[in-house]
Amino acid sequence: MSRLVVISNRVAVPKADASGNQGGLAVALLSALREHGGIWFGWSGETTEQFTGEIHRTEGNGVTTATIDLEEQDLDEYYNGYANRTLWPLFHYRIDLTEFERDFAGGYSRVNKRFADTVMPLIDHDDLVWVHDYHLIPLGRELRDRGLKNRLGFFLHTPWPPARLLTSLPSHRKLVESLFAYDVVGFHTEDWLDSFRRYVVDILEGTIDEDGCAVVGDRRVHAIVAPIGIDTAEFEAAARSKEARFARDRMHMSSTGRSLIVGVDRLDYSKGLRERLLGYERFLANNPDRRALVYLLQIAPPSRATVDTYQEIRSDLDALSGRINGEYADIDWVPIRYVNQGYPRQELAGIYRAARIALVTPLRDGMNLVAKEYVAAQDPDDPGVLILSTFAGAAAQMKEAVLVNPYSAEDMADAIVKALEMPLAERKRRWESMIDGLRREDVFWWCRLFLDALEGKHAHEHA
Ligand code: GDG
Repeated sequence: MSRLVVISNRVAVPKADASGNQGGLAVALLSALREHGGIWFGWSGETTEQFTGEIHRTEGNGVTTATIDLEEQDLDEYYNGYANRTLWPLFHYRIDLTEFERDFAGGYSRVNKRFADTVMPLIDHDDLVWVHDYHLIPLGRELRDRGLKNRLGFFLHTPWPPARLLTSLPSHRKLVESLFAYDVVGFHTEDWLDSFRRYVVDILEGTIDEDGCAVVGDRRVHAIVAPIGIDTAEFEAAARSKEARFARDRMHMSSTGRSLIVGVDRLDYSKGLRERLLGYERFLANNPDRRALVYLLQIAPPSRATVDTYQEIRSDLDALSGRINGEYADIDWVPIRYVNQGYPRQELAGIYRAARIALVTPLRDGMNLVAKEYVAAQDPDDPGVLILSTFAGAAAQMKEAVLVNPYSAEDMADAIVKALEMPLAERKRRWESMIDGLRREDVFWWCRLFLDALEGKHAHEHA
């Protein structure tokens, strides 16, 4: 079996005891690394005055990690710049928030070269190389330029935007052409794959052959759909753990019989938090008799706090949640508990299980794992209802959720009423269908699907 080299912006450190405390992606990639042997390479999260390319290695639990420090300027231009101020908003259809700075593009290119220079000597000739996400799109090209001949794959965790949006990026052609350095490129959904193919046909004047490969001149890349899953069995167990029961009891005790509606999201404009609060406000306004029977717990740990738009969204949500609470709260009830901190995974599982409804309403999301975790955490005898945005990648698989348009406050208000009134038999029927899918197509299935394609085994490909 070939060794695996995983390359991503950040690296998950393997922990002996607590696989349950890591995100699903980390668990899956660490288990694939254990199975294949190999290395996980990325940025250490630290900065240094002058870039040296010195590699920090850790070995443990069957996995080797290798990380490098970057310069402060790299952080500004590559990570906070091109990755999070240019590509992230553009890929989430937010051209209004997209910043086009030449320095950012320069920093992005420089860091991708630095990654290539430092990881290249770590790669053996028959390793499988798997690059992750929008931070590192040109890395494959850089590695090929340095003579890499290995099987090389790329997976995008965000949406792929329509060509009309992508062409607003000054160097869009170069960016997309660099994807042809990979053997396999993976997306979460058919929609994102279609947008990529449309770009290839309309802008690059390429074709799509009968194997689904995008072809431009003599270059070809196998473009596939591989929807990421969660570690379903682990999360189902987490929701039955002592910590989860404790969190669930804590929620019940503090709610005196009211139904909990939960939202859990990184504080990010793509997650539709503002629109969600407005939808919930509309529900409160339209349903005076139901108001005091529910409350919304919105957990929103801050992310990318050094980027201005993230500071703005934080103060916007502070003001909005304060206004709604001021308007509707009573002496013994506040409609929104808005919390800017994270919780351990098992507690989170208990909170999901306590919730009668989850509101997962991103304006645009590559997949969205919270939707899947919520379903996995439910009590099979009395499952809650998932309200899910049609614009989350997860909606393509989770058709039994109550699907909503997150831009419509009325639609969201109606969905909350529908979820509150949904009879047990219907809740169970919808939940059973979704949990079956989550058990079948979990994160290990996803990893296998991608690696099979990368190894040239096309038999198990997602339709
Ligand atoms: C990107 C794509 C795609 C959140 N709060 C807490 C906490 N979380 C965990 C959740 C979940 C993860 O963070 C968030 O995953 P998402 O999928 O919702 O979103 P992104 O971070 O934007 O991820 C996305 C994903 O990559 C994978 O491909 O699905 O579309 O944008 O696991 O549980 N975890 C803990 N405490 C918290 O308070 N422990």
